[in-house]
Amino acid sequence: MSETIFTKIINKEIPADILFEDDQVLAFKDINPQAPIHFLVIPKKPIATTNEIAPEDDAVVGYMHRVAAKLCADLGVAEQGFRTVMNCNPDGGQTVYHIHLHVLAGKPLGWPPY
Ligand code: D5M
Repeated sequence: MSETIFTKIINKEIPADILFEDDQVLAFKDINPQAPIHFLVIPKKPIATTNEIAPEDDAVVGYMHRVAAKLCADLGVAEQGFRTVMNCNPDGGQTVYHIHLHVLAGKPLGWPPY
């Protein structure tokens, strides 16, 4: 797949407000927040969309959710609640083709999301 802006963030070629990083994932604040708390959790492995998640990616995708929950706990919003969203392709609203878990919290979130 072609490189996205998230590869540049992983490689520290452009800045981001990083909340967590290890060898598998990176979490950073969304540049266009849609809630008082809005950050993204991405795998360091570039996977274009949910459709491209392979069996060998199952562990990291699960881990992305655990990192989301841990960061929400650290931010004090885990018990009140939060939302995780992974948009896929145009109708899903995806604009960056490197999978990312949106994590939104800090206010009651509406449903459905349109
Ligand atoms: O979400 C892509 C998200 O990525 C969108 O909420 C903005 C965010 N974004 C884009 N560029 C940056 C940088 N440079 N830093 C932080 N956040 C960024 P999608 O689900 O693909 O529409």
